[in-house]
Amino acid sequence: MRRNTTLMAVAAVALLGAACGGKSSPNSSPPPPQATGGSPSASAPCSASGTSLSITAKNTAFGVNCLAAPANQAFTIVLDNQDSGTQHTVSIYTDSSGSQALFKGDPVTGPAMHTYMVSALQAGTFFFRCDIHPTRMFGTFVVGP
Ligand SMILES: [Cu+2]
Repeated sequence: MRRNTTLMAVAAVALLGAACGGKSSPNSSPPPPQATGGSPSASAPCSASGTSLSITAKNTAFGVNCLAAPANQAFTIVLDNQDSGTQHTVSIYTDSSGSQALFKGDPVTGPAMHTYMVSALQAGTFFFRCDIHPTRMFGTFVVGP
């Protein structure tokens, strides 16, 4: 009996050690985009061409990592969700923290196309993501000039 409890204690310690050690390694997945830095004019990764935007979602990934819209004009985003039975959204946030939404898109279950109507935004470099898969589907959202 005493021997058993000792063994269990050892096993518990070993499990704890394994849990702690294993936690740091698989964390090497996608780093957040470098949307920080206070100079949006420096080098925008994409620029606006009209008020009709479109993006595909396939295999839980967006087809582009940058979207752009003109400043101070309402625009549309067509989401082409090609993932059968999977929900995706397009939402726009002030930055990659996702704490302040400029636009929240409703979930769309694929396969389906959905057109989001987005109100005019001021110029700036923002962030978009799928709210269902925020760590796998995101990118830079450029507005303006
Ligand atoms: Cu998604």
